[in-house]
Amino acid sequence: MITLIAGGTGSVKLARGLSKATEDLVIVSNIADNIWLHGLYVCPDIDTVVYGLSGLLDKTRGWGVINDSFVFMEQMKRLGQDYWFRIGDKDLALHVVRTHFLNEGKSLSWVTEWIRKKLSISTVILPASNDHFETRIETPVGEMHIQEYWVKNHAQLNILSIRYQGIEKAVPSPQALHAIRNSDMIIIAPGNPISSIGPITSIPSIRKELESKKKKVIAVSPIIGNQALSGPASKYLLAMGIESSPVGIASHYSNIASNLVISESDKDYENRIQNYGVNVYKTNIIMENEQDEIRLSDYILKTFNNA
Ligand code: FO1
Repeated sequence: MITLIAGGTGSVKLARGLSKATEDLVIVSNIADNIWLHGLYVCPDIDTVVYGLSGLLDKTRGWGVINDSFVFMEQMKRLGQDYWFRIGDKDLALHVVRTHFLNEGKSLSWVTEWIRKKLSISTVILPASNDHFETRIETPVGEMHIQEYWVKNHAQLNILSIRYQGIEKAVPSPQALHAIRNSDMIIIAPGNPISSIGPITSIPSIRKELESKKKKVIAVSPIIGNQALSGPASKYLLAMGIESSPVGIASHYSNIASNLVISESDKDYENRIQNYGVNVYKTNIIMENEQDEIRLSDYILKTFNNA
């Protein structure tokens, strides 16, 4: 079994490539960007993987359904409701169905598995936890949900601190913990280390598991030079006092991953990364199309299957 720890738009490209390259893959998805809106439970990171693997993802936006319309949102605006988080009409159906099942007492894992089967996705997708906990960002104007920070305020406010509210009481979903425990290879996707990967790897029993098998854990850097491949990763890393570079990624992951895949152009960082006890692998980590996704996936599988 191979586990991909994933979350957000930065992870879905590798999820797609790996799912084509191997049938042994399971994906453990972030849930700390989940949010209740208009009485619906929205799970953006799970849905990005669901849409990515079913061919429904709007690849330009990196979220939501391709060719979706926003009539529901326009009507909500007319009714004086919040409309900063744009739920597409087709996307809406997924949130309605999921919320219906959750209200019936089903777990998020159960619902995600139901959705996977309905959309004929072969790769198993596991929420990191069935419990709700959320990433909160403290700013000079107050603390807010990560979606409020990123989408409503366009990541413009200064960050004073970031925390995962409720994680202390959260337990991993049994399937996610089982996958990590029984995998021969665990890949940390090039997602945002703080908002996408951190909420998964900070669940105490998942962290303990990763620490004990860190030789089998391979992280792919979400940073080239000092720039994030996508999204606000640099801003969040710097806010947490972590260098925005592959060296910062190595220091941040060194307790849970012995291997880091970086861009060939970052070879000058190699010695500093190795000082953290992390092995360095250099390749082209940019994924601009399907070919790139398969190329990087094959590289990882070949390199570490033979390790
Ligand atoms: N991102 C935006 O920048 N603006 C939006 O209006 C927005 C709506 C949205 C709806 C459903 C969904 O699954 C994702 C959505 N996202 C939107 C993306 C989301 O904020 C982020 O990609 C993830 O939360 C990052 O982990």
